[in-house]
Amino acid sequence: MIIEKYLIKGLAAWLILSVSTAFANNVDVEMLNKRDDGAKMVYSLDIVDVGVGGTVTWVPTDKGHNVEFIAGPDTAVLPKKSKMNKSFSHEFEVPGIYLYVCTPHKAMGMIGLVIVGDNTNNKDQIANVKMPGKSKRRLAKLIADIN
Ligand SMILES: [Cu+2]
Repeated sequence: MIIEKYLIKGLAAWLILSVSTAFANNVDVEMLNKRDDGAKMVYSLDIVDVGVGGTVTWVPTDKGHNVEFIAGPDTAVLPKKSKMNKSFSHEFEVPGIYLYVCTPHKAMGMIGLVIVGDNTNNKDQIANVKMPGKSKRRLAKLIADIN
């Protein structure tokens, strides 16, 4: 059916547009209860690209959130879990993809990726991380957006 075709195309476009990304060497990510696109319990950017040595700062714009890294190119270089409601910065020295969650909202899809040095060699490793609840589909969507 033609209508179905358009619906699928429209949905695909929405999915692509609704993934927020940024590239810079110093990036701020807000921790939000609601984003402009309507997403709830969410980071302001889903995917952040930084160069090697780039710093990402998570800002507690809304309360009740944090940042907990669960996977990366090397578990030895994962940042420590951040405190709730506190600003948190980390300088990324090792290239690759890093996956993090908000501890209380990880089952609600509150996750994000940091890509360092334009290096996506560990994409399959990240894609295979077992995620709870809504984060399973959310991660698949973010991984698909990396290509
Ligand atoms: Cu949260």
